[in-house]
Amino acid sequence: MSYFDDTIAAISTPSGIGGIGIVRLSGKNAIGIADRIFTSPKNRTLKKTPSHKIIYGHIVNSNKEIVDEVLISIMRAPHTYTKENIVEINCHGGAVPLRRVLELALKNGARLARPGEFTQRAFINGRIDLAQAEAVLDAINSATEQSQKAAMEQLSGGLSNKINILRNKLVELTAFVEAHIDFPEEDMESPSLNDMQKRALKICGEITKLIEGSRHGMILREGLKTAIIGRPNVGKSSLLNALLEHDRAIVTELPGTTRDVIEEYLDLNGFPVRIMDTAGMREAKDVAEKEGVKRSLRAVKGADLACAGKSACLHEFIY
Ligand SMILES: Nc1nc2c(ncn2[C@@H]2O[C@H](COP(=O)(O)OP(=O)(O)OP(=O)(O)O)[C@@H](O)[C@H]2O)c(=O)[nH]1
Ligand SMILES: [Mg+2]
Repeated sequence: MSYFDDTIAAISTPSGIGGIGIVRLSGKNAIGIADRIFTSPKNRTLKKTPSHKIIYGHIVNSNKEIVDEVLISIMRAPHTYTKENIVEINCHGGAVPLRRVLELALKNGARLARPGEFTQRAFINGRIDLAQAEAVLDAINSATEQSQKAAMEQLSGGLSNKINILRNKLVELTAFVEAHIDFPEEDMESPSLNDMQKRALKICGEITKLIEGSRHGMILREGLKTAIIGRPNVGKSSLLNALLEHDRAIVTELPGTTRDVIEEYLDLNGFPVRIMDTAGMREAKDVAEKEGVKRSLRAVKGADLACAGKSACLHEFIY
């Protein structure tokens, strides 16, 4: 069952030029609206097309002029991403055909979807839970293979299952505790208070483990923040350039070359790393260098990992 009365539509593929672009509609009237702007050479209608089938035809305007040649996927509720009727119109992937097809859908009764509204409907209609909704975004934004794998694990219910198991254990425990309070005299077949305390502690331990694991997930999502730090002229910028395999930072033989923190994204065998080159640590010679050293210290404090040379002598600066 859907909680929404209106039908939403949006271009679901990124802007720019590609072979194919998709206009997606979701809602009660998705199929009816699409039928109003669609013709098939064999006079087929979307209404009569079975669910999860693709049909070939054209999108036409009110004068019956062809706007685009398309393939349309029909997916009927409730077995869809949003649990509503979904129509996906595979158009040619340029900005103009997509915009024209979308405009026709809007003119014929659809409302422009807000960002993330398809996923919001999937959540509100009970197709996915909150952890899975977050995972959709993570999967889309994942920058490395490892991040994408973690997002898919969460999307397929890995995290949700763990949370549900813990929740059920807590509900059961609460029931035992309440029974003990309500009927203290009765000889019930429930665990002793001592036993319940042990169970509660075990659940606490499992929750703590889950929270600790979330840090790993955050690193996979955002990258391990790694600062390269050390005295001036020890080769920090050279190391950054070598890791990135291009001349990103200026390298000279003069100590104090780097002033700003330079942050770049690195894919280390599928593991995301946000690597930062910093100004060399020393008693600064001028205002700009002083600011550079200040920024280096800030970068170190905000980093998950500091990559320092033996002679970094950070304690002189940090402590
Ligand atoms: N011999 C040798 N020289 C290196 C090596 N790495 C860097 N250099 C040289 O050391 C000098 C300083 O290198 P940078 O990478 O600019 O050093 P840095 O630590 O970023 O210096 P600052 O930005 O001033 O803090 C340059 O002349 C580099 O060519 C190395 O592994 N061996
Ligand atoms: Mg440098």
